[in-house]
Amino acid sequence: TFEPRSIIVTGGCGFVGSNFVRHVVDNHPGVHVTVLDKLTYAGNPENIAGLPEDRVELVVGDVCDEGLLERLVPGHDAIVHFAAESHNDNSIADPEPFVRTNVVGTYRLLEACRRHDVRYHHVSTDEVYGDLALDDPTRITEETPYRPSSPYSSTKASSDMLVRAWARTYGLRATISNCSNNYGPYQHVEKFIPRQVTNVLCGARPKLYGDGRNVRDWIHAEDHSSAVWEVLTRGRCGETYLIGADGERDNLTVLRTILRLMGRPEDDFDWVRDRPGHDRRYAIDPSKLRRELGWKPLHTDFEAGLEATIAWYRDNEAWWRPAKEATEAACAARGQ
Ligand code: NAD
Ligand code: TDX
Repeated sequence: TFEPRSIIVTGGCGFVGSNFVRHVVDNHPGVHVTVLDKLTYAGNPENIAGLPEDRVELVVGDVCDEGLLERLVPGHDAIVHFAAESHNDNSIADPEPFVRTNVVGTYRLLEACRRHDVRYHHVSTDEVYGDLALDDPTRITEETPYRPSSPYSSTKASSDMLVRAWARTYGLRATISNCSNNYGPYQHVEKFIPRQVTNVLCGARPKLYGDGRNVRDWIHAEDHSSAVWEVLTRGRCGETYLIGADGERDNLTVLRTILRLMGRPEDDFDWVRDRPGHDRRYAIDPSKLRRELGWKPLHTDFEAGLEATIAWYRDNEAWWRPAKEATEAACAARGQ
């Protein structure tokens, strides 16, 4: 077992990263967290507000900044790398920041870890494996070949490849996890579930892309966090672990559940233009993680998790309201 005392969490002011920081503070009392975050449109310091100052420090900066990494990295036991440009639709409109942050940023972190012999964990996505047909009986495993579809997923795939090469060639102590679609509190309103929930809260109609039959494999962000901690501390270096919680559902079903839970008729939404290159289905086989590390999800009732998430957005309008108008304007500009 690897027992880090001091870790850097990149992207710790984003959705999944901030859930991970809270998870570490709540469950691993001896660990100090340095959050490195550029505070892009997706990063919000409120996501980690109220955590004890002697446990969590925020450093505002860019993972591409080599000089900053050279000052920051020494003295830390591990880097857990969440920072990324994360939204597929943005990557289609303007891929450049995705190449920079996701590919070059990962390269800079790997080099800093190599120079200072720091353990590295790389947070990635199931989207690197591309999509499955709706009727495909198989699921994605660690052996599935990479076949990314979007600018976003291709930059995540590129960064995963760099990690594998640094582990093999330089012997860097590195692991990779590829997780399915997360939901939960603090998710940006550009993403599917928060967008639809906040649309209903605003009195606007939800927007469903294409035919609505695309399948995503949903997992609560807290379960993603506990899995990343297990891989960081007990995973084998050089290995990849898939993270998923058997949560396959199509978008139409998720949307109808949201509408029902919010007291709206199940057909009270608009069909909008499909996403170009839209992946059909993701489905994760998480048996390696369960078998080797004994990990289990806690949030196994999706509808209960969704209900709690809806309640969070209802109670935290001040958190999401400032981003809502600009997000909807960007969607409207592309007919979505
Ligand atoms: P997010 O967009 O909510 O947060 C990204 C964070 O990274 C923000 O705080 C942002 O300010 C920061 N950031 C962006 N560019 C940066 C840079 N150059 N330097 C420093 N910080 C920078 O994203 P998320 O949904 O929380 O995803 C986090 C990670 O988890 C990503 O690597 C993503 O690929 C991965 N992931 C997410 C999901 C999901 O469903 N959300 C699923 C699987 C994997
Ligand atoms: O308004 C919408 N209507 C809609 O039908 C939006 C925003 C999305 N969708 C569809 C597209 C997808 O099939 O819902 C599904 C989920 O969309 P997103 O929330 O944009 O997520 P996705 O593209 O699946 O990617 C997410 O999961 C994997 C994260 O954004 C990635 O960072 C992560 O790697």
